[in-house]
Amino acid sequence: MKRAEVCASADDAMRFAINTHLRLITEPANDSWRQARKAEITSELKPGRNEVRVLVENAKPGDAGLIAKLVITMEDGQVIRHVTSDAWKSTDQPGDGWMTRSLKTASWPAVRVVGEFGAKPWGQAAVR
Ligand SMILES: [Ca+2]
Repeated sequence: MKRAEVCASADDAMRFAINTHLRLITEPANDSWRQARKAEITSELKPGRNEVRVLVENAKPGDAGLIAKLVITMEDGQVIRHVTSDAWKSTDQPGDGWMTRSLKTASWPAVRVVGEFGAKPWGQAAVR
């Protein structure tokens, strides 16, 4: 692998971890979801299975969501993209150690997909 990065935005705030490394943090103030965040995760990825865990907080009643894209460029130039989809699972009981403890996700429901990037009510967040 040559390079890997993540780009993500959460309504209203997130803690985004790759293999127990916290790589993106946003706070709920001032509609921070309007600015998607980007981070390099090359050194956090490993061959084989990798774990992406995101703690998302909806700071007030209303819309909530997460959108993310992982882009992995291999040494031969091949590009692999993973985006948030109904293949992702969720729980409303993250509990202590959500980032590091062993999780049994088999019974967790799939996330609900609201739409493609740009869907209402968010529109297209700018990348920072
Ligand atoms: Ca919200």
